[in-house]
Amino acid sequence: MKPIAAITVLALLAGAGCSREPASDHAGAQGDTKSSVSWPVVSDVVAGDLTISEYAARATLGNGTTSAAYLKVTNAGKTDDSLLSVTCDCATSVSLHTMSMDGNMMNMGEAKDGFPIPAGQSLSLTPGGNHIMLAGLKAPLKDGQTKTVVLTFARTGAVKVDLPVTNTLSSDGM
Ligand SMILES: [Cu+2]
Repeated sequence: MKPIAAITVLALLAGAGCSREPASDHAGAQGDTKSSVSWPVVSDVVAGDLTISEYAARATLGNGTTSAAYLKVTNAGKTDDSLLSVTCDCATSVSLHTMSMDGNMMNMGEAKDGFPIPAGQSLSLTPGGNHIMLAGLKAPLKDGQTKTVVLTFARTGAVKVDLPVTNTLSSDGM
């Protein structure tokens, strides 16, 4: 019953903009279900003091043209860094989005100054939370594909990561 409702909402909003959407769209999470996220197995990418892990892109539903990507960045160095921007040949627009709850609605906003990664700390972009927004996808993202993104960090510079596309990130049992 719940998965069916979620599918309906996703289908209705698949082409919608992303300033304000119900919690069940976009991240596929209800906000309290992070523990059921199933990450593809990936090798850590190390660049300078940064280690990038738990990275993946969400498969689109049907012919949807928006999706999201997630990753974790750990800064083992003694200097702060930040994730400034992301590009992908797969999409016409890639942006860094914040997510916050407003009642039952999830508000998305653009992190214009990027996401800070203080020395000794980690940045986690996960379903239901802050994320990398992929908009204007040139083709639907399909489970099993790999999409290369280039992350630009203020201090470390550009880092290429091959994101596995997966449909296992949904947390609603789909
Ligand atoms: Cu978004």
